[in-house]
Amino acid sequence: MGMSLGKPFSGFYQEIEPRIVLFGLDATGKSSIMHKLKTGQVLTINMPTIGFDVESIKYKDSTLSFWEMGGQQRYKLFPLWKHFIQEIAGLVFVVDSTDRDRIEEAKDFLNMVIDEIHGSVPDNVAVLVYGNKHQVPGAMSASEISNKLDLTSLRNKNWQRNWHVQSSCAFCGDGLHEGLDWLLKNAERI
Ligand SMILES: Nc1nc2c(ncn2[C@@H]2O[C@H](COP(=O)(O)OP(=O)(O)OP(=O)(O)O)[C@@H](O)[C@H]2O)c(=O)[nH]1
Ligand SMILES: [Mg+2]
Repeated sequence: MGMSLGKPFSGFYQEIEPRIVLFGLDATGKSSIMHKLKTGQVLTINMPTIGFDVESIKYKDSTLSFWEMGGQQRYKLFPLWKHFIQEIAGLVFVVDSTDRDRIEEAKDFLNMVIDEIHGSVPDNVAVLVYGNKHQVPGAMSASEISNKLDLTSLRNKNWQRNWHVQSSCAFCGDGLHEGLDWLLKNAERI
């Protein structure tokens, strides 16, 4: 099954853009990342995302549908995942690199989601981890985040799934395109 990123998949009744699903704890920067990718601007009005948010974003030759699962209601939203996991091109887990206090909670949530979607999202859909807010002094590096999330165990458990941690900054844009390019390269192999 090849996923056409340049030309959205033509369904019988509707065209479906490849979906990128962003998830993570609250206030990690998911909305800010989407806004920066969509407009190139910094998101200045910050409000927690209630439920989920969908944005159609043009990136290089593709139009992608970004779905943000609001962090505050992350557990309540589990039942909704099954409704939008079709045509999923990639998963993006957003971590706040400055938040050492909640990295264990982030790890538990990531594991919970990966278990929840097992069997629904194909095993070869890759997971990009943005280590966001990396420009803040003292922020965790990509390798520290990888260790603290115990991605080695997740890799062993999900041996077909590719994982990558990319440090990012939703304010200056650092790392956002590099991460997305990695994800899309993996999506082309689906
Ligand atoms: N320093 C810094 N702050 C950031 C960065 N990205 C986001 N923030 C700040 O982090 C806070 C939360 O940002 P949001 O984008 O609303 O976070 P979210 O993950 O969408 O939050 P929920 O919708 O509640 O899940 C805001 O105050 C942002 O300005 C970044 O790269 N660096
Ligand atoms: Mg949000």
